[in-house]
Amino acid sequence: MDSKSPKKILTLCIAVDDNRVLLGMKKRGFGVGRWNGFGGKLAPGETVEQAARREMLEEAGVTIGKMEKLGLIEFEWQGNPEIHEVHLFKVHSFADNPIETEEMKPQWFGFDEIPFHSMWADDPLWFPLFLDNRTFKAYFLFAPGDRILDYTLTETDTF
Ligand code: 6U4
Repeated sequence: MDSKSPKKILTLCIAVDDNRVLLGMKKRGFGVGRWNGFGGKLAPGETVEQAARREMLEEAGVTIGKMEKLGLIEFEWQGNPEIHEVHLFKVHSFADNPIETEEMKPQWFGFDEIPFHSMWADDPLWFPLFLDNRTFKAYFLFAPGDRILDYTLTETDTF
């Protein structure tokens, strides 16, 4: 990893409710056709938390109440200098029922029926930590075609 790599900061919010997680089928853009959390790039002047709340409202019609940051994940794609720094939040409380939007089709999944075969390849590696409320930092290097070439995943107390 080059310390001068351009970095894009993004948010990723996954709501939990009893033994279920809320995912969305991405209908357009980056990651289309996969189940994912809700989130996106920071708008100018926004904090990470503000962006997380805005994206969840825009993409699922959900107003976040309590949330906590559980992960900081860096993604790199082979041959591309850009790094995506994704801030992962667990959403514990929210108002409104999720609704389908132009970008996402929301659906609840039981902890034992998470559709990993239709998710980003890194998700199965960190999801157990996420479900267990453990905080972690991770780095994934992808080859074209969504294959993980290299990764690190470490539990941490600080971000
Ligand atoms: P626009 O097109 O401006 O609305 P925006 O919603 O700002 O885009 P988008 O849709 O590109 O951003 O966000 C991508 C989302 O996918 C973010 O929530 C982060 C998440 N994400 C990106 N790479 C991921 C990966 N490898 N694994 C994962 N989530 C990833 O689990």
